[in-house]
Amino acid sequence: MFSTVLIANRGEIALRVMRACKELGLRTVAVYSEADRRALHVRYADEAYLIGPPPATESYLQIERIIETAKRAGAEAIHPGYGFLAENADFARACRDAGLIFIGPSPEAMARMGGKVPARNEAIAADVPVVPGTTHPVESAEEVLRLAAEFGYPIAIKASAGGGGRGLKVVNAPDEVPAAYESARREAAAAFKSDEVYVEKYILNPRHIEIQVLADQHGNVLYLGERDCSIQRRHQKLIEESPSPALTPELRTAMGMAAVRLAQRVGYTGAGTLEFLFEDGRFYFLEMNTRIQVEHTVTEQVTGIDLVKWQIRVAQGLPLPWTQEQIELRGHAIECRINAEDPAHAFRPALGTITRYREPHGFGVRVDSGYTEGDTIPQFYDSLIAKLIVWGQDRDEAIARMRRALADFEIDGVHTTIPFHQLVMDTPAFARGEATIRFIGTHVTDADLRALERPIAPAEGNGHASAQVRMFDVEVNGRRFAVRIAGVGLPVLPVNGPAAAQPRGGRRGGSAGAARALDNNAVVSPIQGTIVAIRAQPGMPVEAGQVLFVIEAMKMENEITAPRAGTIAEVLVQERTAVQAGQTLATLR
Ligand code: MV4
Repeated sequence: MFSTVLIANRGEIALRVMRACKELGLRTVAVYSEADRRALHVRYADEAYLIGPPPATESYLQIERIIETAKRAGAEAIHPGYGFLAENADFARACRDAGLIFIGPSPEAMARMGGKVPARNEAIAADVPVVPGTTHPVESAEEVLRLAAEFGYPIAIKASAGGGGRGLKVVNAPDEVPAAYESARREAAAAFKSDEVYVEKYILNPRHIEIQVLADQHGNVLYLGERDCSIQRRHQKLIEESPSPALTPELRTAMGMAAVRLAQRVGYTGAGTLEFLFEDGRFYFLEMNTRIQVEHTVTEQVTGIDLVKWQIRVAQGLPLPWTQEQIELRGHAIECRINAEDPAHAFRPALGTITRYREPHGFGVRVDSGYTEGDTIPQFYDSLIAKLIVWGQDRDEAIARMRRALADFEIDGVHTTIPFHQLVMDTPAFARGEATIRFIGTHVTDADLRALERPIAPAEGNGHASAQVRMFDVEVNGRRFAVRIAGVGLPVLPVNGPAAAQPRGGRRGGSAGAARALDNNAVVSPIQGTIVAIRAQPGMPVEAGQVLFVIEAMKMENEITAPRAGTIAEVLVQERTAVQAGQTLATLR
């Protein structure tokens, strides 16, 4: 048993965990970085400790500091949220060695399911279907050709150490194999320090369906239905729902039992998620997430089970009080991730201050938020502002309720994904429950996304912005209208300035953005962030559009390109330099 929990995370999930702790009568301890001094999770905790400059709560270097802080605050347990400390077996072990309870699976179970290839082998051993493919590294292009002939094209060459969508090459025909094999190995070596690759049949147009499991320390493992997370962009999920519109009760049971077999085999405890691809009535295990996930909320809404509370209770040694037969799924839940991103411009990060923030309310509406009015979104963390979750008696009611709640959600000062979600809710293929992982790109086109361009309301007291957009309440014949007036004759600028960087490959890819400035010789950063790579040196000739810098903001890498052809005169920043929007990074001649 323990009575004080340190929450080693920030934002909405830190608040989510603290609410569960409070309901269980547990004292809560927050840790925070200098960027989060005013943050909601810091104010909500019983005690809070500054642990350093940002990112702090997201840094491997902070493991010692977090454990020291737990000791100092008298915490006996640590909940990692869904931060990357959550899937770090070393952190779980360090907690154990310090006499602290890590609220999550054992480091041993985590390690067994941590790698993609080991997890695939555990699945095969547990009689859980995986995509046809190899379980050993492939050694030559000839071997890839032999395997492809066996499985049929297209095939995927995957980096053994890859994950989150990195290190996957699709090959459509034999003549593409040699080049793809070499390139997959090179990319794997560069990204993961291991050039080991393996081969799978490529599933062309699947859904992403995952099974939630919950296990106690007494050998009980339950599955709590599934989540359909097919609506994603470049491996960032945007909308999740439960149940999946694609599953029959028979398939749900088969997937759930498969998930339980695998969790049981590796001695899993706590909450975990098994990811599957699903196509044509067949499912294939991909990998396991050994943590609570962002989208756990939709499972909570349809099962009525507070997953975070049960993570804590099983960590205290309590047994799960249900049999599988007692788990009932009721109604339908949908979650929309409200991110500080501009969907009209390749979902680029939208840094800034939230000048107005009003959440939707009412029956079947839940908002798990990490921010409030007046907060500035820091560049160091992900772009999630809030999760909007609705429940309905059936899927149609849930969609109608989501439409209403999205319209009721008022966020000004930064661009958000709300217009994107409204577009999806109005897309017939989504209403019919037909979304696959290709939904964005087929049913929602680039042109549809560009049409979501809109002005954002200005920051209060920001003379520059308020010269362009003003809000008025107007009564016409006694009827009130909220009117947004864009400055006459002035262009309505997006909040990030005239040309923000575009996300690039990696966690989120995209076409490159040119760095434009009034000064024709300056290469200017369109966003605030940290320079992570420099591809320019003095004297180097460059083409217009050539990538010169890579800048990281909100956990996304963005490319900064040359605004014109020329020669680099000076490079004014170094790697790891933090830069402001509008700052000159290099000069051209
Ligand atoms: C696949 C696949 C199709 N066939 N493997 C991408 C992320 C990584 N976790 C696995 N991924 C995929 N593996 C085979 N054999 C398609 C994907 C994939 C994907 C999977 C889940 C959710 C979104 C996705 C988007 C693109 C590709």
